[in-house]
Amino acid sequence: MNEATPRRRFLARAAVIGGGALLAGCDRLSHVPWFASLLGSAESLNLAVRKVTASRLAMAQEFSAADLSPSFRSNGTSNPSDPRYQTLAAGNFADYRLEVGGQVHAPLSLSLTDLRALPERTQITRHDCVEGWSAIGKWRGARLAALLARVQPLPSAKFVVFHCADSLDEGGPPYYESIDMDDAYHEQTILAYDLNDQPLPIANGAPLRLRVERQLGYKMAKYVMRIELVDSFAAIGEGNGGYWEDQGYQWYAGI
Ligand SMILES: Nc1nc2c(c(=O)[nH]1)N[C@H]1C(S)=C(S)[C@@H](COP(=O)(O)O)O[C@H]1N2
Ligand SMILES: [Mo]
Repeated sequence: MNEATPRRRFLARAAVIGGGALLAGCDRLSHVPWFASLLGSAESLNLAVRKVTASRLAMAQEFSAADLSPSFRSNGTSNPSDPRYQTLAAGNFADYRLEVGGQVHAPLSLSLTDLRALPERTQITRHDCVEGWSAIGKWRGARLAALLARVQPLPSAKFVVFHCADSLDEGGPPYYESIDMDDAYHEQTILAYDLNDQPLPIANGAPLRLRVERQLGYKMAKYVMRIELVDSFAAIGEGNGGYWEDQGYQWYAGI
């Protein structure tokens, strides 16, 4: 049995009865600014329900080495065709730089050596894809909180956007994703450079991919080239905050 199932079922039911029955008794909450603004948007109901039912600080379940999947499959892009990416890959990513900017005091450009020198975390977690498969892998990476401490977000920064090297359709929009500051500072949110004690394979997002463990697979941006802090999605082209979100998937894909 899947551990997350009862909670997921509860969330589904809560989403149906929605802002009505479930939240009617929570009058005090409507005076809390983030809650009032969330209620204004049906899009954010899943996040509103989540904030009521579970702390955003809660940890995703972690597993032991015995639970590791024999192999971690690849999904979506497995080798970006972008020529700049191909050149970086040919040089084993020695020339890779992660650009970090937007609403920050101190924009940064980091090599993989720089990234490996940041405070890190290792975690064995289960990845759940909406297409109906799961895999358990061991991820090691730089804590996003540590990177944010270096760039110092401005008070106006509300989302962290991850811009990727690939596009799912030839000539189409690049893959991108975004998370809020709660998830950005979460202990298990890392920029992973190792999978199962090996450098991250290209099929799984080399040289760097996001792990935001309490959300679904499509949030875990692979091939991250640039991180941008923004105060709204308008700053990134009026989209819904992610490649799949722009096709109608939920922005807050909490499990
Ligand atoms: N850049 C990029 N990130 C991506 C995708 C993608 O196609 N491109 N696919 C997403 C989806 S739907 C899933 S399930 C996971 C798959 O990660 P994996 O290839 O390591 O299994 O990456 C997510 N991140
Ligand atoms: Mo997925």
